[in-house]
Parts: sequence; C-alpha cells; structure tokens
Amino acid sequence: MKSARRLHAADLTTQPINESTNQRINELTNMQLEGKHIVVVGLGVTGRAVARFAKSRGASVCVADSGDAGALAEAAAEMTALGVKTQIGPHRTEIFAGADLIVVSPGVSENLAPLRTAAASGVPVIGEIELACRFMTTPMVAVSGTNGKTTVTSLVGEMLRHSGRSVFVGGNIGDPLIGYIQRGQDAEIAVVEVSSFQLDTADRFHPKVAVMLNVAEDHLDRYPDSAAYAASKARLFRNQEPADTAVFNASDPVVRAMAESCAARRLFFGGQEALLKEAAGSALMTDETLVVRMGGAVAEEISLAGFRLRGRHNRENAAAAVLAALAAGADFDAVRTALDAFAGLPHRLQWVGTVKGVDFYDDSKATNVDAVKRALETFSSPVVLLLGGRDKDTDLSSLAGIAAGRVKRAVVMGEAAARLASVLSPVVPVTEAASMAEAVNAAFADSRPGEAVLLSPACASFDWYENYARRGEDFCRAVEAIERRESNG
Ligand code: UMA
Repeated sequence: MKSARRLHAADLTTQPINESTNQRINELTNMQLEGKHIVVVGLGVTGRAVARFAKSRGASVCVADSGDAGALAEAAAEMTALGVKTQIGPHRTEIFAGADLIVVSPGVSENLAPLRTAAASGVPVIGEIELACRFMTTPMVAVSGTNGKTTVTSLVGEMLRHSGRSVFVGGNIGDPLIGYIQRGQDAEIAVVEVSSFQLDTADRFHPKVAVMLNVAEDHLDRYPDSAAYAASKARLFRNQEPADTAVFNASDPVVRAMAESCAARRLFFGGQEALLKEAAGSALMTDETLVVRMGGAVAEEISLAGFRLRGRHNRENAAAAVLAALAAGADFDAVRTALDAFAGLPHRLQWVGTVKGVDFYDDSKATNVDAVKRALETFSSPVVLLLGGRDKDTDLSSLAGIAAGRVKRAVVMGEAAARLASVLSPVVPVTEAASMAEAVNAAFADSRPGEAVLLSPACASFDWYENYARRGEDFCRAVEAIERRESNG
C-alpha cells in the first residue's frame, strides 16, 4: 500500500516534450503521416481508432497488444481487413525500434521497458489525445477529475445542444477524439472527457474551457503516490491562457491548489460563499438551487428542484456543468432545460429495480473509495453494500469509517475480497461471495422492505469482467433473476 503525501505546488508542473522531439512529432502530424511507420499500442477502442486514422492518412500501421489472442481475435480481424498489421503477445522491443511514431492507448503505461528503449533512441511516444490535438480545429471543453467526469461531460453536451450548438461529446467517455477527427470534425464545439492517463501522454492539449471536478485517491497501481496522480490531472490546465476559462471545485483542496498556478479566467463552484468571493465567476450551491454569477453580472438563480440525480456530489456536477456550458456559450434557459431533462447515466447510482420493497442500485462505475462514500451519503435507509474487484493498490482502510452506521452488511467479492473483509469486519458483518449472482442473493436475503442493495465496488472490474459496464450488467441480470423468482414464487 502506498502512502499519500501532501501536495506541493512543484508537483503540479510537469516536463514538456523537448523541442527536437516536438519537431519530429510536428513533421509527422502536419498531415504528413503518409509513408511513415506508426506503431499503436493497445487493440482496444483507442488503439483501433488511432490505427484507422493513421491508415486513412497513408501510414503503414502495426498495432501491438500484450493481451490474449483469443479475446482480441475480432479486433485483430478488423485491423487485418484494413491492411493494418497486428502483433499480439508480450511487447517486443524490436517492434517499436523501427517506428517513426508510437501512439499508446490510455491503459498502457509509457514507462514499459520497450517503450522507454524506443523513446531513448529518439522515437516519439505520444498518446491518442496528443495525436488528436495536433489535428483538432474544433474548440474544446475538457472535463477531468476522479469522479463525475462522464456525468458532467454529458450534461455540458446537453446544455450546449439545447442552446442550438452542434456538439461532439467524446474522449474517455468512450468515443476517442481521433475518431471524431477522422469523421471530419463537423461540430461547432467538442466536449471531451479526459483521464489522467490521457493527460500523461498529452503535451499540446489546449482546451478553451477546462473543468476539474475533484481529486481523490485512485490509480495507485499506475502512479507512485497521490501527488503524482494529482500532478497528472493538473496537466489539464498547462496550456491555458488568459483568454481561456478554467472551472474549479472550491471545496476540494487539491483542486484549489491547481487554480493557484492557472493562467486562465477562473470560475469556482462550491457550497461556501466565502471561497467563491474572489472568482471571476461562480456557482454557489444550496440544497435546491445554484446561484450563478458570471463576471460582474447580477447573480442568476437556477432551481435544482427538477434535477433528478441524487446527492451533494451530483449538485457539484450540476454546478460544474453549468459554469462550463455558460463559459462555452450556452444560455441560461438551455442550461435549465438540460438539467431538468437529464435522467442520469447507466451504472452510476442507477436504480435498477425493487423486489419486495428492497431497492437495487447499480453504481458499478464507483471504482474508488471516494465514489463509494459519495454514493452511501445519498441513502438515509440501511444499505447492504456489494463491493470488490481489482483494488489498484489504493488505501481501502477509510471504508470502515464510511460504512459504519450506514451499511448493515457488506458482501465482498473478487481479488480484493480478503482485504475488504479485514477492513470492514470490525464495523459491519461481512459475507464473501464467489460470483455476482451469489453476492446479490446474499444481499437480498439480508434486506428488509425499505432498505437498499447497492453495488458500489470501490475497485476496478478487470479481475472478473471486461469493464465496469459488463459488471453492472451482470448485477442487473442477478437482480432480474431474483425478480423472476419472487414473482413466480
Ligand atoms: N494493453 C497492452 N499493453 C499494456 C496494457 C494494455 O497492449 O501494457 C492492451 C490491452 O491488452 C487491451 C488494450 O491495451 O487490449 C486496452 O487499451 P486501453 O486500456 O487503453 O482501453 P481502450 O479500450 O482503448 O479504452 C480507453 C480507456 N481505458 C482506460 O483508460 C483504461 C477508456 O476509459 C476510454 O473510454 C477509451 O479509451 C476511449 O477514450 C475507461 C476507463 O476505465 C472507461 N478509464 C479510466 C477511468 O475513467 O477511471 C481512466
């Protein structure tokens, strides 16, 4: 387990790509991919989109993936049909050595030994976002943070659409930016969700509006400590200028520290008026409203009475989205309409059914401790909590304090089951389950009418599933099986 240390301002500055490497990238990306040899790492959503793009620009492309050939057969066949080579199996140094450019997927660490060797010999190693932003002409709103990114990205997109703008919504949300470029960049504005992994390999990424929602402990299997993770997030603002806008969560100390060194116009949201006073614009949250002030204008009130998402964290998401959308040209009426119309997203504290008075919620996207805390805070009734998966080396100990008084039983599963059981058993009864169906059945057996069963795993899904969505779907299937059983019996 890694210890978190305090964040220092120096942590928030990262080294730029040096000038000679940058020149090489420019030569390649000034529409001159033709005839060049590009190696793409990862045959997932990103790698395939990069390969299609590079191939369409006349490059010779090879995609390397260290995964299992059987699981990747379909993706590999698509590439072969396009004339793209694939190299499945452990990454081999010689594959990378002959490249003119290497483009890594977000899930691939640029610190892999063969990539470091290639970089040391002068081959540029960049991420998909970096490649994309060399071609991007559409102005961007970029949203990052540990939790809430997809909700806010979607909300901003809706607010701009309701304002009559044509919008591309993509990035880490699932539709890579490079795919949008290949399709011809036909939107007036792009709203892009960006992860720390994507920011790590992006140097020239320059959003007109950048939003940082929160920074909590996550991804410590990829970063040496929490400060390194926060430094990676802070890269979101590094190319912003005074004509740009940055939106910060005033209640989050790590996010506030990022604002100190940001050159853009700074907008803040939060629940404490005192923290918003110095801002160029702000959204003050109360239980039922947002009081929005942009520049010297008179404050405008936005009611949250019709906003259907639960919890304080979702009011924060609404506030962030409102500021970002207004900064990107949305109007107040459209913002209000979008907030009222927004029904939430799958696998994010999503109600999936009620059986014999027990409510079931799928929060499979809660892949870190902070997200579980946010979810539990929205319940006033006792909760049976289902959690577990791959724990990403994060500190799980604070779950005990979060669960105490809120959780009546924890059902643990997956690779982290034993760690979770040792953390939680001093405060709540714990059951260990060997499958999702077993976990859901155990939870239901211990629940009474008026209570809730919540899947909010605090861990990644990759021990048992392809991704968090598949895990959420498995949870929903188990709930449906109980529904059928109970209605028949
Ligand atoms: N692989 C290698 N070598 C390695 C590691 C992985 O070859 O060292 C291969 C794997 O075998 C696999 C492929 O890389 O076949 C997967 O690449 P990837 O993990 O980058 O996945 P993509 O399908 O390209 O999806 C990525 C994002 N995934 C991650 O960041 C882990 C998706 O975010 C994103 O939607 C998509 O690009 C489009 O931008 C997912 C996510 O969990 C939802 N993101 C994290 C989060 O939100 O917390 C950051």
